[in-house]
Amino acid sequence: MKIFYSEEHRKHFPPFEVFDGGKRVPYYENPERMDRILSALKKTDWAEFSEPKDFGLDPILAVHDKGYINFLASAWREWLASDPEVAASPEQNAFLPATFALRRKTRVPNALLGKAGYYIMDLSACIVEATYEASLASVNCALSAAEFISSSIVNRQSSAFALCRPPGHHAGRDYAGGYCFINNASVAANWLSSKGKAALLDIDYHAGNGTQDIFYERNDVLTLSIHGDPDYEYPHYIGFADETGAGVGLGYHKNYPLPADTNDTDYLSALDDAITMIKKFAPKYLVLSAGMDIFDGDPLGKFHVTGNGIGEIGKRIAELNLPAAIIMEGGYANEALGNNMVKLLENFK
Ligand code: SP5
Ligand code: ZN
Repeated sequence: MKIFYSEEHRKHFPPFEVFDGGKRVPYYENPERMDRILSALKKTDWAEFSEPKDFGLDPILAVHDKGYINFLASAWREWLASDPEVAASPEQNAFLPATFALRRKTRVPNALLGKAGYYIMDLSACIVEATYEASLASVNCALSAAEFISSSIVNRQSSAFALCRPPGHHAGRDYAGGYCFINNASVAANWLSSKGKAALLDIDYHAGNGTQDIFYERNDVLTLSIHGDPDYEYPHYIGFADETGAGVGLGYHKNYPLPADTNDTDYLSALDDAITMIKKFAPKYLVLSAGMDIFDGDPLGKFHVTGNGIGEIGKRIAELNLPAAIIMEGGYANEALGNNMVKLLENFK
């Protein structure tokens, strides 16, 4: 299986995030996650690594707001220039807003901190010097996987894995959140949709709010997300069962909010329903937002999906027999992350 990976992600490593209740904790979405997956993949005999190709900004701007992308590109430099204390020790700092544009229907402010509150959803999307560069390399991995599967008549295999870091599914058209800046899976699905209908299935433990927002009023990309019920879990305000799309997109989004303590059996029955929906939609391509935080014991999750459960999830999705671009999202139980990813992917090789 083709695996698209870039070392650029290492440069995005904020020294902290602000966690529940305002505590500063070490950044959960850390580079070690990639090391664990890489070393597990290198032990298999089917992983073929490639550098991503540079697709430029056009496919990103087809999904994201230009003002938002410009903000990401320059925020750190402007922050550094505005604060001598930060400039004296940049590696101990991360850029975050302290005010938020709550239920905004307002103009984009001029001030850097005003923009940050406007474009950032929470205190885990910390910006450091190379956040933008790492995000570009990450989305280029997703686009490279999309390109590969769309030329799979030429290529022998029909699936590819994008080892994306930072992840993407919490980022919307004009906002960052939940460790995500550019919505890798959405950019890939949108890129594929010009070649044929795409279904985007999100199995990360957290509701894919960014993806939901981006495709909510479209009927050419079916979006489905299986996750911890937002009634108790992040992102709290979106991902409920009654959100099913709007306008021509009505009926083309589905959420599966599941209770805390969901086990393999309960998870798989939600997955079976999602698979039935995908079959009915009859897409040409599948994009899979693959977060491994559904795993039992993930520090950010409350499900009890086992390693074997993850293998079975992969098997059932692979049986759809669609060209699949598999996009890395979350997963924070680092010791188990490599093994879990291999269990998922080996069904697609
Ligand atoms: C890509 C992705 O998985 N992003 C997730 C971002 C979640 N950030 C908020 C986490 C709040 C978790 N609270 C858990 C408390 C466990 N002690
Ligand atoms: Zn997650």
